[in-house]
This record gives sequence, C-alpha cells and structure tokens, in this order.
Amino acid sequence: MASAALIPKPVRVVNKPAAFPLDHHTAIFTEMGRDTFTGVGLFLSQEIQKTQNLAIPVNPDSSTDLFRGIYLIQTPGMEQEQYELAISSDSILLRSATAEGAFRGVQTLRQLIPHISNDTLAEYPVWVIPGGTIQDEPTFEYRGGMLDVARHFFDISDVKKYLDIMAYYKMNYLHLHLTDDQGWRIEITSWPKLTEIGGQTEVGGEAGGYYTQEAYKELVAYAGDRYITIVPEVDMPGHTNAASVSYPFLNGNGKTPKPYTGMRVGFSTLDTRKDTVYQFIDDVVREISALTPGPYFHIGGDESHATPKAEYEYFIKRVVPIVRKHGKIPMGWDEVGTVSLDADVVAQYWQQDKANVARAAEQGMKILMSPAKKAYLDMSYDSISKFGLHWAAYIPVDSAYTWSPETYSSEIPRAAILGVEAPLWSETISTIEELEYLAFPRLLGYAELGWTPPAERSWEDYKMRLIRQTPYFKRLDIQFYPSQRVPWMEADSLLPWHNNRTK
Ligand code: TNX
Repeated sequence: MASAALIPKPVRVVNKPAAFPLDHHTAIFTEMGRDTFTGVGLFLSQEIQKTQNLAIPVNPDSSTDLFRGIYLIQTPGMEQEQYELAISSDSILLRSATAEGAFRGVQTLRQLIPHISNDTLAEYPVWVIPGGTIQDEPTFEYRGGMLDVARHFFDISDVKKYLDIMAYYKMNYLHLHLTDDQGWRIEITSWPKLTEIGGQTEVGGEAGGYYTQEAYKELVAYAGDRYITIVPEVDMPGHTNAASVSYPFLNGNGKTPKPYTGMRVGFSTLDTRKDTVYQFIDDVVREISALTPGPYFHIGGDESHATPKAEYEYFIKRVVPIVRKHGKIPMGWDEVGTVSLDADVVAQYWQQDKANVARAAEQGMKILMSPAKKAYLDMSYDSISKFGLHWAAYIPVDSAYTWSPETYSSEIPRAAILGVEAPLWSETISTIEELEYLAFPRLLGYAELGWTPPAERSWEDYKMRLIRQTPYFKRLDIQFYPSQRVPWMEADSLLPWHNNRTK
C-alpha cells in the first residue's frame, strides 16, 4: 500500500501483509437512510463499473453470494474532509464524519484498484487491493483549478471531464472565469444581449458560445456530485469589452465598442460613477448567485489599467457590498488588496509584485495562492512548447511542483492562506486536447501541493507516482504533455500485474 501510486500522497499510510480481493462477490454498504453517503457509495460503484467492468451492488437486499463488503461508516468527531481507510482481506472500512470525507476516501480507494485497459479485462476477474490503513486529511481547505471559458469557450462536456479529473485528485473548487473582453459566457435573463451579442465572439474571431442558466445549473450539480464547488467570476471593472459591446452605456465613453478578438489586456473599463452600472452589476450578481450554492463570488478586479486608481477603489468598494448582499463572500485578484476592505474579502495572489498581497494580508484578508511564476497552467512548459504564454515564466513539470504555497512569500503568514489554485487562461488554446496539453500533468502537482503536508512532498517520490497515472490518463483519453523531466518509459514495468504477466 505504501508503494501505491497515490496522488495526492496521503498523510499517513501503514502497510499490512494482506489484500482485499475485489470481485463480483463484493458489495458496498453505506449508512442506511443517509442519502449522501449512499450517493458516494453509488459513485464508487459506477466508477468501478466503468474502470473494472465489474458490477458492485450498493446496499443489496439479499446477500447470498456476497462474501465481502466495502463499508462507508459515518464517524462523528472527524474533520470535514478527513477520512480513514482500513483495508483487510475480508473488508474495507471507510470512516468519515461527512459524505464529503467519504468521497475523498473513495478517490484513494479508486487509485488503489489496479487500472487495466479494456482488452485485458477478461483476464482479471479479481482485482487485488493492497491491505493497510490510511489516515488522511487536506492541508488546505481550498484546492482549486480555474478555467478561462471567456477567451475561448469550452462547452459543458469539456468542463465535466475536467471536473472528473479534479475529483479523482481530491480538488474541491473550480473557478470559472465567465466574462472577459472577448466574450460573455453566462446567460443573464435580465440583460439578454450579454450572451446574444457578447457571447458570440472569442480570441481569433471564431464563434464563441455561452452557458444557458440551465447548462450552468447542470455544471454546478455535476460538480456538486463530486464535492467540487463552483466559483463564478465576472471580471470588472476592466476586462469588460464584451459587456460594453452588448450594452454600450456601461463604458461611459459614449461609444459603442467593437467586439474584441485579440489578446491584449487592460484597455476596457466600466463607468464607475453611473448608478445604472451598479444596477446592472446587482442583477448579474443576483442571478448568478441564485444559481450558485458555493460561498464565493469572484469579482475579478485585475489589470484595470483603463480605470483611474481612485475610481477603481470607489468601484470595488461599491461592488463588494453587492456581493455580500446576495449572500456571497467576495473574492478578487490581488489588486483588490490595495483597496481598504473588510477582512471577509479573499485576495487571489497572481502577480510577482508582492505589494498587493502584502496589503491584503495586513488587512486580515485570506489569500488564495496562484502565483503566475509557479501556478499558471497557461505558462508554456519550455521554449518549444506548442501552446501557452511565457510572460511570467516557463513552467516545466518539476518547477510547477517544487514550491511551497506555505512559504512562497514572506509577506503572507501561513494562517492567512486559504489554499492553492491553478488558473488556466485560454488565449492560446481552443480545444479540449490543447487544454489538456497545458493542464496535464501539471494539475496533479497542484492537487498534491494543496492536500499533502510539506514534509511529505518530494519531487523524486512524486514523479514516480506521476508516471503510474498513465493508465488512468489513457482510459480517460487525456492528451497530457509527456515531459522529458518525467521518466514515463518506466511506467509499464511498475504496473502491479507486470511481474506475473504471461503472454
Ligand atoms: C494575466 S492573471 C491576466 C489574464 C491573462 C493572463 C495570461 C490575471 C488576473 N490577468 O487576463 O489571461 O495574464 O497569462
């Protein structure tokens, strides 16, 4: 079990010389009458069906030919996402206080079941799960990814695939950058032109697209089934050209702007002194908040170079209470840290200039760690990478992993850090394959930085667990970048069935 290729690495693993045979005599038992635990059991059963082509019943009525159980047991007194997994030859006990904790533990269990490709399934009627005990809980409460669906639009099937992968690596927040100069991607019923006009463009000039409110709800629910919280972002007062193309009064300069399909930033702004602009924002925040069960609403606030500093401050101070009024915690890029605000606001660290986050931390704000030099998934791996930008850095797979959110910046005390998020900006990518090339394998490293305590992290150890993710990558058809800094070729010889394989 200790040699299993788990990502993120669990806090404590104790081996036992035993193994659990997973086969058609196995069933899953959950707390009866507790829907959410049963939901997690059903999720596990469905995933085993897909991966191992094995039907494992959940809480079956009769158990005549069932010999072994996987038990999801509610155990009070544990933390929200904490779980304990005890695997012996006759049972698997998964303990947690919440269904969310059970869901995280289920991912560990999924990773412990050998993955094999479809053509070899028939040879393996029994899947051998290594015995032992795992006690585990996350280092950070926020372990996130961000998709920029504004520069290029990605439809909900693409986002669902990303959510599936995030869930497998225990990430729990997906931030959606829903609006930018090049496109508006979420239907607002009280302002329909935002999508009728603003949703039609994207970088490069191709047709854009947008999520209807129904589609957005479907995404929120899909994420929720995986215990992932959606964080919607409406970027303002800059990054608003698409909004002003739809409703020209918003920019206050008396001109109707042209749709923008280039890659520049920092040229658009809202009219910060017009009450109707705040009425517009109120409607947008109200409608999106009503569709979003999660606690956060992201107001962007970055790169507002076309907004004078005093106007920027005035604007942010008016928008923050609107977000609160609709029941959400305001989040913004680190520039919001320069404005005098209450400590409930979360600032997302992205720039190398630390003055903004330092000011945010002084004000008692929580900081979400996404430093561009380390955590930006849109930074190219190296100078020959096919996609991505490199204004902050080239970020090879090892560099993406070998930093500590805890100590990255001396300005930010550990207690102020909410967690880690890896943003994927989409100026240079327009298909799911291109998205996957930038996101994988680096996203897995961020998942581990968010979950595993610093003392347990090591690149040498991590890369050997990373190479053993390839069966999972292959099964989901993830077009990852096979970086030469990772010894992928050795992966096959490490697969669990390799030694006793006869062909
Ligand atoms: C900076 S990061 C931006 C984005 C760009 C990104 C490209 C941030 C808050 N703003 O508008 O897409 O760089 O790497």
